[in-house]
Amino acid sequence: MRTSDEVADALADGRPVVALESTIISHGLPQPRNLQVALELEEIVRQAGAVPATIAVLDGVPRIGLDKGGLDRIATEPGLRKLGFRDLAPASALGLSGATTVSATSFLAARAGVRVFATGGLGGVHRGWTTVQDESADLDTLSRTRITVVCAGVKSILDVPATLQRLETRQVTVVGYRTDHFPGFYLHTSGEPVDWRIETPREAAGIMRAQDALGGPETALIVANPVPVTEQLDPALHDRVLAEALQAAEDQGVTGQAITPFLLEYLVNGTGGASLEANLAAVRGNTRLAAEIAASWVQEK
Ligand code: PSU
Ligand code: MN
Repeated sequence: MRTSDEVADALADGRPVVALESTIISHGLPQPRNLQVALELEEIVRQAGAVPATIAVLDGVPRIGLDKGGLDRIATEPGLRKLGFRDLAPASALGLSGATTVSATSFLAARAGVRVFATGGLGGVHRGWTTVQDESADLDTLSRTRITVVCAGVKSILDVPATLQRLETRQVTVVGYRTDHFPGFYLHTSGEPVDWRIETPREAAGIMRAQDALGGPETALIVANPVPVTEQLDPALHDRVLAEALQAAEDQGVTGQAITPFLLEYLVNGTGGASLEANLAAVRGNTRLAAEIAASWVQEK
């Protein structure tokens, strides 16, 4: 594992650092917009006074903090792999490159000493789980990794109530940021309630300290931050195109690691790009909030 000088210095000085994942760049967003977004997210973190640490594996080496060349590779390299936690060892051993999902990014960030991580929407339990047991490895990693993930809930392509049940069983703490409802990724709300609500980054940092003080299992904190209503995808359009996307995935037999990128891309095309804008609005807001939480965390530690 290699931590960039900038990130290593910030960690050594106790300055705020925010981890960013790379799968959203390589597999979650269309080219060439994805490279712009990768750069923009890093800039949002810097504007908020923190240091960005985009995480990926390059030529077998897990990297914490990428330079422009690294971001460029993640955004444009053809056939780049999608790496969950379980894929890290083979990728390292075989010298391969890949983008890291929430599960691999959380693991690597925590190992590097980065406590706060921003993404779009988490993976979770896929619809139809009674026949195909597709549950994202994100949930398992978050049940045993001490990291704070700021996200707009879980992707709305999933079975959201089932995912929330699994998070409860796995003892992952979930708080709504200025909301009583679990966000719906492209949508302001999923319609599901959330048990805890916080109003400030300082309260998030306080929960993180309390997690450490309790000394229980190393679980994550999910800070669920909704996309503003003014920037959400039209709910009726969302429901209609998502139904088509799920049908298309079934007709084409898309499964496994390919299903999430397939559905996201279908939504982008089927909504004339509107889902992309909502996704980006969510990720930008999460990145800003993550930087504020990271700042609060290092101040009061
Ligand atoms: N958030 C986004 N877009 C994405 C993802 C998250 O806004 O593409 C990625 C994350 O890397 C997450 C992954 O870990 O989707 C989930 O994939 P799977 O369902 O195969 O575990
Ligand atoms: Mn899966």
